Amino acid sequence: MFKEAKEIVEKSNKIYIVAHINPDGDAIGSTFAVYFALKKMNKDVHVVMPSYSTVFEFLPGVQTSINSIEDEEYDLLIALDSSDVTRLAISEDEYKRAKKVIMLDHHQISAPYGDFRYINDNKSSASEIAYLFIKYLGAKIDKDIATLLYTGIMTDTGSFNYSNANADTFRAVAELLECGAEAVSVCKKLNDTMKESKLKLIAKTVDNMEVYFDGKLRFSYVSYKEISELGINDEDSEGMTNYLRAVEGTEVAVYVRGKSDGSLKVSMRSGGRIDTSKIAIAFGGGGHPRASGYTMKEDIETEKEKLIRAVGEMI
Ligand SMILES: [Mn+2]
Repeated sequence: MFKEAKEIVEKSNKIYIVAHINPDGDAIGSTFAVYFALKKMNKDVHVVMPSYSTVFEFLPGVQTSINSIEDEEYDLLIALDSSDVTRLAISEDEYKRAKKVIMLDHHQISAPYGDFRYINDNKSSASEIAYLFIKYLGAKIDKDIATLLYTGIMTDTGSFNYSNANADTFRAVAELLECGAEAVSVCKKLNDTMKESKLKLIAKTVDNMEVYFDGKLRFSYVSYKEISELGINDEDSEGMTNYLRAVEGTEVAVYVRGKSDGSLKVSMRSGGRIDTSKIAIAFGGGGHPRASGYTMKEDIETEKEKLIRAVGEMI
C-alpha cells in the first residue's frame, strides 16, 4: 500500500517532516519515528516543529527539531497527522518548495493534499500508520522509534481505552514493546506527572464550569488572562475537556481557552452518542465524532450562545 510512497522516498535525499500546529503526542511520535527511520536510510532529514509542549521534551529527537525550511527547493515533504494543509506547522511558501509531498493521516474528515496520500480512519493514530510505513520502508524499529510510536498510539487512544484501539493496534503495540518501547517511563511522564500550574488550571476550569441540559453539557471558558496568570503557555493550556467529560451524565464537554494571539480555541469531547465533529464543521473546524474543535470567529458571549444552542439541538 506504500509502494509509490517508498519509490518517492528512495528517489529523495533532502526530506522534511511536518505535522499539525500545537503538536500532540501522536504528531510528535509519528514525525520523529519517521525521522529516525529515514536517518537510518541515510537521508538528509529534518523535522520542522516550531513549538511544542515541554511535556514532550524527554522524547528522543524532539530537541533536534527546526523552526522553518530554509532551502529554496527540497525533494520531499512528509506530512503526518494533519487532515488539512492549512494546519501544517509550515507556511504555504515552505510547502510549495517541496518537489513531492507524502500525506499520511487517520482523520475521518480530510481535505487530501500531496502527491501520495494514505488516509485511513480505521487506524488509531498517525503513529500506527507511521509504524506500517516504516516497516514497509524496511527500516529497523529500534528502541527510540518504538518509544515514539508507542507514545503516539498511547496518547491518541486515551491509553488504549478508546474504541479506535482495535486488535491491529494492540498487535502493533505488542511488536513495539518487543522492539524496546519504554512504555513505563512514557506513561509515568505523560499520564502520572503534571506541573502544579496544570493542577491550578484544572481548578480554574472546574471553577468556571457551566452546566446545561441537566448536566448533559458541561462548558468551561478560561480566558488568556487567567491562563497566563498561572504561567501556562498555549501548548500547555490544552487537555481540560477530558475532566469535564468524565463527570457522570455528561454527553458533551466543551472547553474554550484564550490563546496568546487573542484567539479563542474550542475543544469538544463527546461521550459517544453525539457526533461533535458535525458541530465543529458547522463552526468552521473539524475533528473526530468524539473529539473535535474550532476557533471562534466572534466574541465569547455570542459564540457561546450559538454553540450551546447547536449542542442542545443534538441532545
Ligand atoms: Mn492523531
